[in-house]
Amino acid sequence: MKANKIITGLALVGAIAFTATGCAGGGGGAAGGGGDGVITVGFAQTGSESGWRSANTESMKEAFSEANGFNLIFNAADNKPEAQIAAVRSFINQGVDAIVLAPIVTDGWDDVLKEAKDANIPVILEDRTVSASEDLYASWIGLDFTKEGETAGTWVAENFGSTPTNMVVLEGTTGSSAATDRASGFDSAIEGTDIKVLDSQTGNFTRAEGKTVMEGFLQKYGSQINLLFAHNDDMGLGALEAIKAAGLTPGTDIKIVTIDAVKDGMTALSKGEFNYIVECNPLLGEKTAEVVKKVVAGESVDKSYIVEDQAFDQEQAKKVLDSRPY
Ligand code: GZL
Repeated sequence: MKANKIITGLALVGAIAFTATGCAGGGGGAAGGGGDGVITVGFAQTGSESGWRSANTESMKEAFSEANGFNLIFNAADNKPEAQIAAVRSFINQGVDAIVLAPIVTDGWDDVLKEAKDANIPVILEDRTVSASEDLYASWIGLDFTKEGETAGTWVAENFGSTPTNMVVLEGTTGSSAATDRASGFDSAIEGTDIKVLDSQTGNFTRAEGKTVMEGFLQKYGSQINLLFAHNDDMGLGALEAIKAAGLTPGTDIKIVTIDAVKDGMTALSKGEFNYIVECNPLLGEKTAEVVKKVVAGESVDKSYIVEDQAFDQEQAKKVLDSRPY
């Protein structure tokens, strides 16, 4: 989606700049939600697969509080797409005023989103995106994953691209827009460099799977590996354990680049175990709640609000670590 203006909004912690695009009609829902003005929202979260997800859930629960005029029905789908679709269908059957969805994967949403539309229940996406038609959701609040991948790839190309460098990749959840778009952004940035991909497998955004897959890479390629690109901090942190267990020094023997910038990742970066992190801000609750209120009230909202990200090297991480909001 092309951005057509930048909105800078002050969030509860720090300033978060938003890029807004397009203009969508209001959700056409009952003004102000239920008769008592309380807005009942069904929130279908992916699960609790990573530190990023925990911070995102906390941000959403804080924003969709009773004090803010909401009755929140929360469901975490344990990273299972079919369970998440069932959760959305359950929200429709409960007759909620609005549904917020953080879709695990991009495809497979057309039918249940059509059911929500037919039930006149607006759906607002947060975090990842879906391939379903844009008229099946009112708005999306998220991040530019392609740009995150490009930023990581550009740093790798600038620092390692001019000498033969063997890289392994820990991919995010297969079929998720975060993994797909980060990979395409990263790959475009390293095109034409001397970076060679030895292997690339999903670690499903979790520490445990990141560790297991990295153990396999080390068994297969050993000291040939010069560089690891992990689609999120948690898989990189799992890989750290495998690298240390193999008697290698992370950040030195194997350089590590990740995406998210959660506290544990920034701690590893400040200690020299990671080399570069691109931020992916999880604090989307306040903006999402603001958009839900407008949609339920029948006001027009933009089709997308994209949070601006930043990136950190080891020196920058040392400076900001103590002030990080998540
Ligand atoms: C990104 C988000 C990804 C994070 C992971 O917005 O969807 O999912 O990068 C999380 O840590 O599991």
